[in-house]
Amino acid sequence: MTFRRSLLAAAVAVVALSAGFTASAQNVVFKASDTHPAGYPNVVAVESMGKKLDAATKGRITLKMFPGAVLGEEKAVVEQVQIGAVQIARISLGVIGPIVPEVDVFNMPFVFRDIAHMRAVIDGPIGAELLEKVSNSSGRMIGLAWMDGGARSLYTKKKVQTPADLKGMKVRMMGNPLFVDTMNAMGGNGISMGYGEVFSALQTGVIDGAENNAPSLFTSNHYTAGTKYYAQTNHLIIPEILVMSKVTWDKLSDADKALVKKVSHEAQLEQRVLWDKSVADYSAKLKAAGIEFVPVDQKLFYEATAPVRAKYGAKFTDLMKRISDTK
Ligand code: GTR
Repeated sequence: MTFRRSLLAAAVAVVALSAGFTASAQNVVFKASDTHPAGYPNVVAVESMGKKLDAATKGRITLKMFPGAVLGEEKAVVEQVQIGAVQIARISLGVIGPIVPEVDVFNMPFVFRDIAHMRAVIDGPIGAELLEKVSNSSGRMIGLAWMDGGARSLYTKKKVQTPADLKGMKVRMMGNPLFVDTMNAMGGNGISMGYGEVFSALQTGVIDGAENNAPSLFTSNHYTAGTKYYAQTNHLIIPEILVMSKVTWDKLSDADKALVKKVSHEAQLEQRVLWDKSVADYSAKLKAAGIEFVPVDQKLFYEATAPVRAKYGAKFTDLMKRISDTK
């Protein structure tokens, strides 16, 4: 009896202790994910956002960054965000398209004239509207801010200068049918594949090339897997997105939501400065490593991809006009 009673007392104490712990522990740690390694512009900008959250809330809200895809590839991370296992993720908008089709307007080939045009769009009303669309979709995540993913160009084992040169080449694209169609229209065979599989697929000859911006081409080491040529097609200018799990967002007070939004927007602007520097640095490193930057007539690739814009852009006619009218 006594033994039982003391057991009960101990159990009550544990419950009380843990209840007390939960009640007093208002501290929140946001687990953040990025596929890129430590030091990459997006990673640095999100870490600095975490420091601001920490300072503004006196340690009540902190952020722990998990870079280098340690929490998984982007598709898997999105799923974790949706269930609230990961609170913040910086991901390519490419993988959001299949979940929130409205964002595919930004995922279309040559929808932006250049980087400056893309920035003007994401900084303006259209950028704000698309973040809202993500937040109000059934995707169970909140669009916090945009980041710069530069322009994507083709890196291949054989030199490519025209769409005809891509004939018979298998080129890795991100997981979104729109991108496979884009590569097929550009003259090659688009193969959908996760970022983490590209290196060995290049090495084993499963693919003949892929496409990305210079910082990703360098930090992924793909340039060491036989792709000597970097054709400057700039066919996709895809903004990247910073999202928060809706599960997490719904638990925040209005003041905390406003704070998260504010520091996210600051991260958008900070990343951009770091980004420009990293494009210059990594392009120089790629050139020093013997990668040939091949100039191409972009118009040929623009024209080749017209059917993709016609197919996917049909439901975005007004939006595409507003994008093209943005100065
Ligand atoms: C990078 C982008 C990543 C990832 C990767 C890919 O440019 O920053 O988010 O999407 O491309 O090709 O999968």
